[in-house]
Amino acid sequence: MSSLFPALDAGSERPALRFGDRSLTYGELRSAAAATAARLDGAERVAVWATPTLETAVAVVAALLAGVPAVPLNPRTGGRELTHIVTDSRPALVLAAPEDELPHALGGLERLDVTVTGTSTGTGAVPPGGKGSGVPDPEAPALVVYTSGTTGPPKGAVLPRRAIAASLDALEDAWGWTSADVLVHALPLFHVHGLILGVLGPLRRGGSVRHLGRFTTGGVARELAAGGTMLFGVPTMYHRVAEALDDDPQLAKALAGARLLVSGSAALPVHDHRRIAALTGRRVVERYGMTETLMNTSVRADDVEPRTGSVGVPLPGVDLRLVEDDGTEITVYDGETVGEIQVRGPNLFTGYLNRPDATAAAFDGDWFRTGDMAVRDTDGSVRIVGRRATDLIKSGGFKIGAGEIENALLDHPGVREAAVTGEPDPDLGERIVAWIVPADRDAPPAAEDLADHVAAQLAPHKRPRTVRYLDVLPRNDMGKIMKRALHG
Ligand code: MCA
Ligand code: AMP
Repeated sequence: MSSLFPALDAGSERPALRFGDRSLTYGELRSAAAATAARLDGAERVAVWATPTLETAVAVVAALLAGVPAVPLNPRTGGRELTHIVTDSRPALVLAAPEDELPHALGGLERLDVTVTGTSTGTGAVPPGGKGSGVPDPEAPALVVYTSGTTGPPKGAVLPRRAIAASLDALEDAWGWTSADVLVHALPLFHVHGLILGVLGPLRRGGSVRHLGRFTTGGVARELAAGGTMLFGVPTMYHRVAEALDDDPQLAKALAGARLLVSGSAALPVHDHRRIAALTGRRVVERYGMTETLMNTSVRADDVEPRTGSVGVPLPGVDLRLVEDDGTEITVYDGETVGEIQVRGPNLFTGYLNRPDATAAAFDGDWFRTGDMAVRDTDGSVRIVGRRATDLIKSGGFKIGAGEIENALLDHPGVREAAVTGEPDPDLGERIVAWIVPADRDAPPAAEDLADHVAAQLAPHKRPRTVRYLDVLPRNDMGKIMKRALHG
């Protein structure tokens, strides 16, 4: 397998990364990453304190150059979840920016400061990325990305170098993605979307990325107007763009000038699609992926048909099928028959870290069960209609398991019983709703208290946005909570 980043091997004065007012050329990135890579020698695995900064990008590139798998950590993760992740993945080191303060949960880990000087020696010896072998092994793990299931703590999806290369190259084809592209985004760097697509993607193409640090519609308008060619975002970001467009002609002009607007991580509502198209003349392109599979389908950039509500066709190299509940393959493309999406191809992960049981359960032979329900239109394009598990919530583009929030809520002294559901939300797609039976019905815990508790234990994006109090939870004869009855 050739290098993941040919443009980095060459080094050059072309811009590679820009975060705020700090930037690195390919030559500078090569020097900075090679210097960090040299200090990772022999490590089994490393964690990266994944703030939205230049240091995170350099740390991940360094780990990839050294052939050491990296575990990106959400810097807002609370104690319980962080402890789980580092206990499960056992990193030898945590890479962080010199000024970062690390929490107690990482106290036992050796720390390596990532320094970004912004100078290019031009000679930065780039290790081959094969852990001493000289030849990068395509099957070697590159990243371990934690993702939520319906119950229990998040699982670490082990992503090999092969999957990253295959998925990014398939997107090159679908989007006509080149070294001339300047990607603008504000996604977090501890998930596939922001890190693999949003940072490693431009670097593999030899293009550049401008990260906004945090999402604002003003930042999007500014960077697109100043040379950005592509925008990546989750539907919540496009919703906020759509809301702002009416009063912001600069934003409309900037979007109209972009080559490609891409949405993913959750379904973009048709209403927002239409509002953006009407006010900018541009159609947002949707692609569909998963942490475990990277990218599966996309609307092609050169598609002449409008594809509102569709996630497009399987990417090159990806096999995709729909199956009935009993596993029978659906072979009709009628836009009506709903089945679960299964995929196979070079884009897939190799398994969940330390979880052979969960890995085995996720596959049907060599087909990965996505849990997403869809139909195929007559031309073979895929339209997602829902999810198999109602206990998986997508809020702001983050996948969140109801079970992990319920467990955290049950730890609160004021809570006797808890159930968590997702409710439609115009901004977040779904918002997390906690249904609580208080320990003392005359003194129920405040909603804010419960939100803070979940944010501190797990992560702020997992906090309930609405809390409803009940005397009892509706249960069936088996004692199982009937969540569908809650909204009734
Ligand atoms: C609020 N905050 C709190 C609390 N309440 N902190 C502690 N305790 C609390 N009780 C903080 C937050 O941390 C945050 O800080 C700030 O207040 C605002 O938070 P919030 O209101 O939650 O932000 P939001 O409005 O909900 O954010 C919307 C968003 C976000 C920016 C769109 O949801 C987002 O970044 N989504 C991206 C998700 C994503 O990348 N998914 C990819 C995975 P501060 O503002 O300082 O941070 S899916 C994937 O990878 C697959 C492969 C795919 O297909 O893409
Ligand atoms: P995650 O496990 O966090 O990587 O989230 C993956 C899930 O996000 C998928 O299984 C889908 O349910 C959802 N998803 C990603 N992209 C899209 C999209 N374009 N439309 C609808 N759902 C999507």
